Amino acid sequence: MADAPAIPLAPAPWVEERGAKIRITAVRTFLTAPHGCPHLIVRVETNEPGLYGLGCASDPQRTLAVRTVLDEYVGPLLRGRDPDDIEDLHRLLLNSGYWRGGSVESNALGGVDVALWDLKAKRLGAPLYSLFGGRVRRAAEAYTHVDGSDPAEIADKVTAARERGFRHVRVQVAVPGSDTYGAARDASLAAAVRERRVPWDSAAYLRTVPKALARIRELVGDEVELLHDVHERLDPRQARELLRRIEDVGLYFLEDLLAPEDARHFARLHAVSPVPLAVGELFHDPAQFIALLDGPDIDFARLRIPTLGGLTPARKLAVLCELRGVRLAPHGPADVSPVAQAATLALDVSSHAFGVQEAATFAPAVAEVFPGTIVPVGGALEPPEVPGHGVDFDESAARRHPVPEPLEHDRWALLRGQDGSVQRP
Ligand code: GCO
Ligand code: MG
Repeated sequence: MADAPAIPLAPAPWVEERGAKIRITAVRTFLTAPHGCPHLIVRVETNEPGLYGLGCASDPQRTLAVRTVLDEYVGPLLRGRDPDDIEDLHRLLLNSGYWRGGSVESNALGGVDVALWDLKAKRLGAPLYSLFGGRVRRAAEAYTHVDGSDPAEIADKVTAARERGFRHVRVQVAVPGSDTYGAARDASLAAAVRERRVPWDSAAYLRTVPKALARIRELVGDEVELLHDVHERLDPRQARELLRRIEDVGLYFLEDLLAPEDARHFARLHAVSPVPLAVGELFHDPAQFIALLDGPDIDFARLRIPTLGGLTPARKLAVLCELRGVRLAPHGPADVSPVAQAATLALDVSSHAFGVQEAATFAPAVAEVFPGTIVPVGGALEPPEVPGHGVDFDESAARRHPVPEPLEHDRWALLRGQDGSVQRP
């Protein structure tokens, strides 16, 4: 439906006076899964031959809903408009939904917003980061993921990551007899965990992970930064206990110690523990960060560019973080496409608030679908000196990687705790 007839435009008064002839002719959406998880790519096309912008609206849990918002609402609203006034268009799109916000709407807006920034930079013949004030660093320090069940095995993987140049490594530890985020013990349990036949066991997590992290630190030494993702699976009491037990591990940050619904507890936890806290990948509105920045009650903002609504809101959040002394640690596993990763890097290298960037290890097929995919070199990600964000999209290659059935990816809904109640994922 990307070519649906445009609705009356009622453009901003200055647009006609400006006399510019460029117009958005289509907003096209594409589904592809070269890494296995669904990516939703947005291409904003214009009446200037060969001039288009690319964005990413990937929400692996609600892919088709986001595509519908783009195809049925956002696309027809943008057709015929001048792409230049990104702030104006972002606010117009946000208000057009009236009951604005939510992750589906934000991912849709995030997709077109990044595409409009890419388009503007291409028209100016400038790298995207130069529109944000230029570089303050050459590249974004990155962290990679390792996991396992035995601390010695995990320590070896940390060492291997260091040999690949990473100075920051996220470690996830499989918990015996429990579903575990980011790690599975072995093939049989991995299958059981994938089918969510194994409940989550907070007590087992608290018995296992602090000791494992301490042992990993002993084995790898102090010269590598270790991170860990709790993935919102503890309640505030358990979170307090975890902080007490891992205080001496010297983590670079502990991620998603609490679910967004318990965010009011961060102030007290942050006050009583030296463990740096990172949160935010689940936030779809910058306002969700605001309360946490007032304290500040966190040390790192884990913003996810598509889910936050794009670079327009993300840039504002980055300035707030800079002024509050909170670092950026943008979300970037494989369910964030190389297009969104490149857009995020434009912010990373141009913001003084930047701390560390999550780096996906993409399957080889990803680079075919996304020419220009940026890969870590020496443990860092460096955006290219080319117009725009630098990543393109190959439609025919994309068609070779159809997306999985809607509920196949990340079956978070099937996770339950020891007592059988639904567990936050
Ligand atoms: C991370 C995240 C992811 C999420 C995934 C959900 O820190 O990278 O927790 O692994 O689980 O993005 O779709
Ligand atoms: Mg996470």
